Amino acid sequence: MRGPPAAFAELNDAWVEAALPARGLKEHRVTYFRVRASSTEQTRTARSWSAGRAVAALAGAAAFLSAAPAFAVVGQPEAWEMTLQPAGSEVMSSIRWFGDFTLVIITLIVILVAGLLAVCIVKFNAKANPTPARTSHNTLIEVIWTVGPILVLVMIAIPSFRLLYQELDLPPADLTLKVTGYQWYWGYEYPDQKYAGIQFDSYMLSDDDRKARMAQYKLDDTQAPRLLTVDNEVVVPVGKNIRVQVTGADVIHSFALPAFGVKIDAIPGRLNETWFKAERPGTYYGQCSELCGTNHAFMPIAIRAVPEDQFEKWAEAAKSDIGKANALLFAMDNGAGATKTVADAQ
Ligand SMILES: [Cu+2]
Repeated sequence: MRGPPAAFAELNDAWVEAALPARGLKEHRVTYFRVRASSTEQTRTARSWSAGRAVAALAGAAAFLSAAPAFAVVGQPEAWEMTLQPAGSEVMSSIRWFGDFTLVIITLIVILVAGLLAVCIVKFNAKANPTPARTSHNTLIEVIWTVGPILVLVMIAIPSFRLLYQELDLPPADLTLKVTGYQWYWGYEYPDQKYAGIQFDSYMLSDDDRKARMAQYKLDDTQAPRLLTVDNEVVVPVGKNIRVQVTGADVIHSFALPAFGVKIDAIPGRLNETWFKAERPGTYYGQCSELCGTNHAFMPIAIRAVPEDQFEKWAEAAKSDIGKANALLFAMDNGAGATKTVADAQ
């Protein structure tokens, strides 16, 4: 039973073996990106692939009826997810609402057009209707099919502009975070005077390092997701407005975090700005979303939202030693970052 996920993992392995040393990367970097799935993991994925396909249609219908599963891990992707990730910020709640709203409109339009088409096929085919009418104008119908679409577009435009405004109009910031995209990792700085000195790079954890962390802090797969867990997470206070300034150091990257509804290009020589407010504690994961070279897929983003007092303790320690700060945070938080809660912020 061989499905695409297993095949992909093999391809991935082959690529890691062949491509990285050929590109002259140092051995320790090579191990950094050695991201093998264990064979049991591969079998499990392969099995759920074919079983999953069978229920995919059913799940699609279910997703149609209820926008989100009853229980969801917030801030990271799940297997066979059919809709957007559950919201972790107000902006994402609005994005999800807008997506559902336009889905309703487009569904009604599809039903209407398909219905009209069916009527034409049944009632007006050459057999059922041998002598066609010669009508070429009908003012009422023409007005309806002009005004109707205009009204639909206005109905979509108003909430769409409101959403754009919400995304682009930065509220007064409680904390500023500067993000720099590198080939292939992220660099973070906290430029506020109060947090001067906090500056670190963030690399994806290799499978071995990830397993070690899971063992050390007794974490499960959702608390240290494969290909998303990093060595140094961004730590922010929960419920505060975070201004994010994004730039690139070499090529264009894109800072994207689905649960916050954030996706903004990291362009060399330019400072882009966006914002988010984490609504509840947890670790939220994202990825670079602009093809930026061979390891584009292996530069994840991890943002841990913690209560303010924990954040202040972390920040104080992070000014001098980021490793120590992380150990402190993990001790306070038991390393359990993932929020396993009902996704109630839809
Ligand atoms: Cu990138």
